[in-house]
Amino acid sequence: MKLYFAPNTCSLSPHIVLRELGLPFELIRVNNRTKRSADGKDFSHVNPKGYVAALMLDDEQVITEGAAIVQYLADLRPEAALAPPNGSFDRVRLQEWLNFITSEIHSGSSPLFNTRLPEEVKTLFRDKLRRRLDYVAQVLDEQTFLQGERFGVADAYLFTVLRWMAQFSVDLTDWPSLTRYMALIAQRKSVQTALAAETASQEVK
Ligand SMILES: N[C@@H](CCC(=O)N[C@@H](CS)C(=O)NCC(=O)O)C(=O)O
Repeated sequence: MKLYFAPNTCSLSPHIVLRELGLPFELIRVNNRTKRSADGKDFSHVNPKGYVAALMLDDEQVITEGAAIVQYLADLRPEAALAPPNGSFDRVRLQEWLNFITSEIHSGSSPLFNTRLPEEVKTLFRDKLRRRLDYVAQVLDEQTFLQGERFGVADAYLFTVLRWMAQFSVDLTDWPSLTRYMALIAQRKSVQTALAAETASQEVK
């Protein structure tokens, strides 16, 4: 398998999951500006939507959309229990979290990366994001991870998007449970190895 990624983006989530599961994979960096990838490809041919993450399977089928990729990966090693079994009600709860993270937090953050957006517009998006974080923090006041006491794929995704918050002046220390959650996940070997590998990867022109 090949994971097409760009450092500090949402592709960190499937990257963490691959390392949690101990699956063999090749990490291929993408230049999101030029759309060239480290294996010499035009990345737009790998993912015509033009964005990371993309997971290329050994038969060259490509899976895109982080929420789909992490579930596919977790199902390859069900014994690791990074996702509840397909068809279970807990799996529906997982999908509920993944959809919330992708639509409310990940997409909700996108306008804040936009340098051309006026500050007053950004304030509206920031306030909405803060309301979403209020909800997540409330849940994490009561439990260690999003689905209870066990780390799972939704946590890999939430950790990934919450790492961006400082860049848009959303200070996670305003929510003690989010601060605790981030510190706990940052200690995982999978996270540290993934971050180190991304930092060490060669930039693609
Ligand atoms: N809906 C996609 C969004 C992926 C996405 O936003 N990727 C960003 C990085 S976090 C990207 O590669 N953007 C570059 C671009 O759109 O050109 C998902 O959830 O996987």
